[in-house]
Amino acid sequence: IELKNVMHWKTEMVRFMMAYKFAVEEVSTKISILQQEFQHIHDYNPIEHVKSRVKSPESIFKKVQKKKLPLNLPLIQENIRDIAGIRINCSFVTDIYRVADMLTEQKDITLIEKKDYIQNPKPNGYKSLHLIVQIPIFMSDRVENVYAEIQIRTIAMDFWASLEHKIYYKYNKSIPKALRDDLRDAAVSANELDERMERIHKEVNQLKEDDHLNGNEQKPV
Ligand code: 0O2
Repeated sequence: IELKNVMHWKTEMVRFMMAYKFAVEEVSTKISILQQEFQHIHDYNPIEHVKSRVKSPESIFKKVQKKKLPLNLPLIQENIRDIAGIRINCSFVTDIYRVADMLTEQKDITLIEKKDYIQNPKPNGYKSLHLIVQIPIFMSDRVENVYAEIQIRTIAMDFWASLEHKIYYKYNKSIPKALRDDLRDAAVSANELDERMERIHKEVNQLKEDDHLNGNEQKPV
């Protein structure tokens, strides 16, 4: 293999990974703007935490093998759409849809696919709203439309998913039935907690609104 070919391949690889880093940065900035502006206008923040990552080359390679793709960068770009990943944790289920709308209504974000595992949970109990979006990244000599996956879930859904993810890998992807049943029960409990918290949240806001009408000003929860 010629050195110049190796150097060219390395430059392309770094450029390939950079585009995803920029996509994560763009989406993260958008989320940060929403958080700050929403807080300012409504005196309330629907977003609790945001985590982001760019898939490692090793994980990309594993997915390439799983999907039986050839090692070709444009094909990988088109078929592996979660290399740039952003996870948003909200306090309440209604906030999930509110945040999803605020993001997808932005002109430069193209919604490619929406997977609503909240309306349609996975058989194991997994719940989350997944958005596959495309965002333009303006570089020195071109614009690249980069895919990113935005996962939006409540804190309770995230708690469940993190534990399930650990167990899934601990048992090398085949969880024993008793544990699977336990996890499904835990998912039901997480869902009940979400519903309960949202009910309390609404009640408190109603009380605040009544206070407001009576001229007794207090912050929303
Ligand atoms: P990681 O390590 O989190 O990145 P795809 O394989 O993405 O082309 P798929 O499987 O239809 O297609 O995508 P889906 O259903 O949108 O799931 C993608 C991601 O959602 C996963 O990424 C997980 O992060 C999360 N996820 C989906 N199902 C589950 C689940 O049952 N439990 C948990 N804990 N997380 C889930 P990766 O690449 O699998 O893993």
